[in-house]
Amino acid sequence: MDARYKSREIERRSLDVDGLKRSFLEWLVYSVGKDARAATRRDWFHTVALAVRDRLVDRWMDTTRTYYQQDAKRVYYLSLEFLIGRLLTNSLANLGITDQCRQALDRIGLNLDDVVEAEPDAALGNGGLGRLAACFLDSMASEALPGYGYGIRYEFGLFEQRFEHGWQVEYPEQWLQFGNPWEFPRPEVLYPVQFYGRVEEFRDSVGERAYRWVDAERVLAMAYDTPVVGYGGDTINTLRLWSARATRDFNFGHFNDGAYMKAVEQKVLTENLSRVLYPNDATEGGKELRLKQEYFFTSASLQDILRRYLQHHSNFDSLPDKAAIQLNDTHPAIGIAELMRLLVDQHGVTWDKAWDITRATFSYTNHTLLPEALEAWPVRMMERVLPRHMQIIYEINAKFLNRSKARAAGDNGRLSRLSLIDERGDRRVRMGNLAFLGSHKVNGVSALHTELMKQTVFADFHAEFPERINNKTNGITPRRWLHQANQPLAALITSRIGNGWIKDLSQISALAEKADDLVFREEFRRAKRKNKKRLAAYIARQTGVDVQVDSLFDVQVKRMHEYKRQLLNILQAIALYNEMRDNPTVSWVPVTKIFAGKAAPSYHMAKLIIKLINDVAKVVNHDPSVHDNLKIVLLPNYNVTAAEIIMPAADLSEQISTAGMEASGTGNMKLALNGALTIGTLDGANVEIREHVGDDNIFIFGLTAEEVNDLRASGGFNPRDVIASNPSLKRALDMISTGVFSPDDPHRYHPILQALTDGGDHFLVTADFSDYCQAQQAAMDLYRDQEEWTRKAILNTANMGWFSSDRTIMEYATEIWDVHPVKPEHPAETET
Ligand code: CJB
Repeated sequence: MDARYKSREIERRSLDVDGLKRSFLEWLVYSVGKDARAATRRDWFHTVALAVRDRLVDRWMDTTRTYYQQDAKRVYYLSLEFLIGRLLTNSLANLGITDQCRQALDRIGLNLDDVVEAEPDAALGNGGLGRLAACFLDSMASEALPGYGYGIRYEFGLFEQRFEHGWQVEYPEQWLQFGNPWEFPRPEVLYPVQFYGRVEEFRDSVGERAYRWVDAERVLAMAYDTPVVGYGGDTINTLRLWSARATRDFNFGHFNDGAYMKAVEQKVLTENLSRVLYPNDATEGGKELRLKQEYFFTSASLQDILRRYLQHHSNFDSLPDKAAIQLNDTHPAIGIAELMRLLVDQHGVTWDKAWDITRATFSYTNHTLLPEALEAWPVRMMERVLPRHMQIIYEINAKFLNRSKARAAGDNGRLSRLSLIDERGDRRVRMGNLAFLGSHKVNGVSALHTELMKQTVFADFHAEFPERINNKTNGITPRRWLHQANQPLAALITSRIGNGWIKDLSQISALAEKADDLVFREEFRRAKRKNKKRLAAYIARQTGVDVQVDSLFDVQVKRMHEYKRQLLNILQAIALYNEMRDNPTVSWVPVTKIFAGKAAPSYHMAKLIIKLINDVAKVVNHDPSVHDNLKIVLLPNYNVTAAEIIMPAADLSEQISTAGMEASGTGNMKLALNGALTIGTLDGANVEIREHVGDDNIFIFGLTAEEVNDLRASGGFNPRDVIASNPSLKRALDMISTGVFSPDDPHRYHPILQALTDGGDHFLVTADFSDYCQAQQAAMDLYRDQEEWTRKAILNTANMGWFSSDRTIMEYATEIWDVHPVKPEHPAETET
């Protein structure tokens, strides 16, 4: 081998400062095509990312090869969303070369923190569900589990949110605009995916009735692979995202007709399929493009999974022993009909056998009980877009209902509730029922949510299959959410208990005994203060508002949704504002209310609440009579990168959803792990957080899920009475209704006031208001006693070990997937 080439090969693996520096300089010139004088910050980001990528490719190949050689059982996580955020800090930290990289850049006269800032945030998801998928990827790789993520390579991630005159305005999020150094395009990994057409019946070679899908339109799915680095860099898994490509033969037909423009237009239309992520949460049901996206990535993923399986096997009998497919919500649930189609129509497997294989292979996670979020596709659309799948769904349904008939005797509603088809109104396919029926395990994402699944949406299915529903309480990766995002606290923890917690978060419990150590408390506070200073600077840059670093940072960051009750929070802020104005001589605990979150573009009420928060902020922040004791900020464009700055800086974590409505929450875990005290309802994972951190170290308020249920059922709740009996609530609402915060348009908030009164206050904002204010008061009182507050904050951090996504993922691995860790063999490194 050419000596120079060989030395470059070695260089590419070198993890020391000199080797990194030489790589950077070489990459800048030969791959980015700039010299150091002309290079921009973005050029340096690409340079560093490419050089770091070099250092993981060998291990990535080794990991994939080991899985292949051992024919290991793999788990496939199918998700329409992966909210991964930036990858540079993550890759450096997981490879353990952050310091070396920083020094290498220093020697070139650059700062790693600046370089990091040039990376766009990969926002291929809406919120919790997509971020959970990203945490799971990190945990699978860190636990050496053979796990693949499958999804869509959206060209535009979730929209960028800006505020114009206080209103949310959406802009396209062009994360790929300057290229993506982490991905490897695989133009040879290409699968056809069909839509429309019709089904033809025929007799197969042994005279049996069979079906084929003909006259369909064809799109190609092309793979892009991103390496997923586990902690320590030993296991490097793959996230495979699909991009739509027009087929060539399709275009040539048009060229022959001379209709060049038509061909090009058709190509553009076809490729629109993977163009943009749907902002969910709104009533977007029935959008054909969304159904096509779901089928597109699911079909391509299943074809890829079967191809991999067939490298070692000649029939499908052991598919469930070699592949576990996890459906992240119902978005990929069409995969159940698709696997049936692939097995029966394309590979000649008998129906019954194919059904056994399908059920043993799939499992399904439910993430919400909100009826409007449960997918149900119009039968007529499904018949048109996926005619063969519709037939298969009918067949699955007929066989199932036939079997269930006996058990349903005497209960007429039962069969219609179990049916895969909702026959009320325009007929719809219930994707939740399909996912349930086609899976061997179905899980909820917190203990309470799983119980409610059994009692509500899946009550009939639970009676039919009592073993199927199980709980897997969500978790978060401690690598991104503590080790990387909160370096001051991470360093402090490591200085006391070593760094084992990064890989095994249960070790963090050793901090509990330090809660009474005054020196440790002081250092804990110092770390928090450093993070608060960083956030304060970020707030000033983003909003122009100066906040007091020593004020209580009260944080509510999450999607804007009525059930999450940002409205309750801003109403309490108004009440507090009034109290402060009424009592100017009292020494108030200074409070900074920090909000961030996007609203779905078509969700008018959520957007109106955004405007309200901004309007209230404007009045409060400019009112000298509160002496800077209260500031309100709504940070624009909440995303993973912003969360990494906010989570470490919070004192108080707002988890105030109407009980029974938040499936789990994961921001609650990130905040508590970073030492924030929770103020929350007994909803989602808050219930379990309370169990772990202890009743004394959390502020719980409000109606329980059961009480909410009873209250709604009895119809005995009159919000007007509640408002009339609570002067501070009444005053806050009166101020809104008389235009104190919207003098330019006094009626602006009429829809909100209407929903709280005549609308019946579905989310029970008024019902929980008084209890919430008391809990807020308790938090403010406690904050005066910094020693006591810090003690509780430390106990929060110390008791959050169980909420690591490593724990969650190992539960999935052992209780659902039967997938085991596989240690990659690294031959290149053992060679001399
Ligand atoms: N969730 O983010 C979404 N999108 C949905 O469409 C449905 C649910 C959230 O999933 C998270 C992860 O399980 C949960 O923590 C959260 O409560 C839920 O709203």
